[in-house]
Amino acid sequence: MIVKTAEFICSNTQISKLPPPVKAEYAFIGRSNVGKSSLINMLTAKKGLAKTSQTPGKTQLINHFFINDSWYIVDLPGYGYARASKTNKANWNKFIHNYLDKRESLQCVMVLIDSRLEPQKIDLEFCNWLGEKGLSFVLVFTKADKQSSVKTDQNIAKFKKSLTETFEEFPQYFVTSSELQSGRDEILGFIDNINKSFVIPHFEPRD
Ligand SMILES: Nc1nc2c(ncn2[C@@H]2O[C@H](COP(=O)(O)OP(=O)(O)O)[C@@H](O)[C@H]2O)c(=O)[nH]1
Ligand SMILES: [Mg+2]
Repeated sequence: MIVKTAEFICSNTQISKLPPPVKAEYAFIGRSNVGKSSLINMLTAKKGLAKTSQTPGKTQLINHFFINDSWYIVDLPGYGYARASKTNKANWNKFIHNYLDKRESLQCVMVLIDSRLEPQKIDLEFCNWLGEKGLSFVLVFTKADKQSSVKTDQNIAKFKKSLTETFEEFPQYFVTSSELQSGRDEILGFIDNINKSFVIPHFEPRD
């Protein structure tokens, strides 16, 4: 897929104000600082589209970016921000779970995992939650340029081992580096494929 246009549409704090669910939509999510904004900028080839390295854990916004006038990238707030209060974390859970669970046009959740790290409990728990809800997701291992490919593969293997304690099959995954622009064609190709069979879902009109 060639990305011709990528346009910021809106930031929302309320699920009820999201754009109508009539376009295929892909949600990007992961721990704060995992490289989500960098990845979105890399995929769209627009440097400042999603802002990188903002103070994490502050904003709880669902950002919609419209790609090629046909589908959405959705930038979700990062989870696992160490210094967030308990109330903030609980609010995050409610807000994001609500969006993920209810969004009719959501095609796939792109779960970003830092490829430098051993499996993190919070990532595994989030994947398990997605599995319980029957939501389709793929894993995107980020920052692969930061270590050798051997190390990256080892961490992926460990993640696989941990996840297959609860999942029968390991989900599809991508290895990326926003620095080196790697993994871009693979992710865009994956999205393009799903877009081809997208049909507008049934949804309750809002007033
Ligand atoms: N070397 C390297 N650094 C990255 C990569 N992706 C993100 N970063 C850096 O990691 C930090 C957090 O990235 P950001 O995209 O803001 O993460 P977010 O909080 O998940 O949106 C920034 O300093 C980025 O420059 C990558 O693929 N390679
Ligand atoms: Mg960010």
